[in-house]
Amino acid sequence: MMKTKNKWSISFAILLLIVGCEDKNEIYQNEGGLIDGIYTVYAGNMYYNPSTISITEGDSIRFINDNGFHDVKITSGPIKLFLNPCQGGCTIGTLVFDVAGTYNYICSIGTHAQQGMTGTIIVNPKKN
Ligand SMILES: [Cu+2]
Repeated sequence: MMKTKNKWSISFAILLLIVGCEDKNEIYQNEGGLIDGIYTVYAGNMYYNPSTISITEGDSIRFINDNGFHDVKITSGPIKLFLNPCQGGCTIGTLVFDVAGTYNYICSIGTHAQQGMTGTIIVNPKKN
């Protein structure tokens, strides 16, 4: 009888531990994508969401900062673009992509990029 009770106690403790860890790691992130006809990427501690987005030549992407201090700096791709940082909640800015290709970008504040603030924009050629 005592043994069973202990087993339950341990199971319960493990369950609490798992739930506790999940809560700690869970960061609420707004889902980006095509919102009201505008491609939208949300930024926050320490994410861009979605981190990879596919658009077509001529499309724009607006970057909205949910929280923290973040910028957008394209580090590789056909054109190097940059948006100045702002303190969330704020709109970091909007970039227009007129040249097809793959653009990789980071948040250049502190060690944010190393902590996961990186993203990719795939700009597909316009179909004629
Ligand atoms: Cu940042």
